[in-house]
Amino acid sequence: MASALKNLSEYNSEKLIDASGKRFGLVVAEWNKEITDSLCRAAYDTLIKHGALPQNIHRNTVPGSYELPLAAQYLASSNEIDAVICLGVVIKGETKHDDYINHAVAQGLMQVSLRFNKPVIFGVLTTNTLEQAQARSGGNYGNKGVEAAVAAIQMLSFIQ
Ligand code: RBF
Repeated sequence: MASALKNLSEYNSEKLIDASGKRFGLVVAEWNKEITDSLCRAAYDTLIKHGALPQNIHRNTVPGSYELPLAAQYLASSNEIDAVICLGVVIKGETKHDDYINHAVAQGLMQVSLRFNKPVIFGVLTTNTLEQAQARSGGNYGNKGVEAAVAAIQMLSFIQ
């Protein structure tokens, strides 16, 4: 398992540009809220750590991960936003809902990113269990919110 080898909070901070001039949209799904709150905190703190100004980080919520692409599209279409970070947690259940949601979100976010030529980050945990999600939102495998924020800064550096 790839993620078993990777701590999502570990990265080389020397390689990141200063994000002080950049404007970020954060979109957070409310399903599994305890976990998405933790992803959001970690993403926010990471952006701040790398220079982003609080007034340049725009936090928004959506009901569930399925709604992330539309919210991302609104934000990405704005001249006031340089990168969008989408955070959610989809946990496998008795039905195939997770498959449908995950594919739709991944495709949707990619489309928005390519349409607006901006980083739109897939910060969605797609796990089999709640425990796996906890391990990746501040547990043994770090926090995907950190990874998502770092990915956004890296892509802004590429574009710059
Ligand atoms: N949204 C999530 O973000 N994570 C989930 O694990 C999740 N599970 C769902 C399971 C079912 C059976 C359904 C119907 C919806 C689920 N949703 C989940 C909500 C979904 O992303 C969306 O908000 C709603 O379907 C409304 O469009």
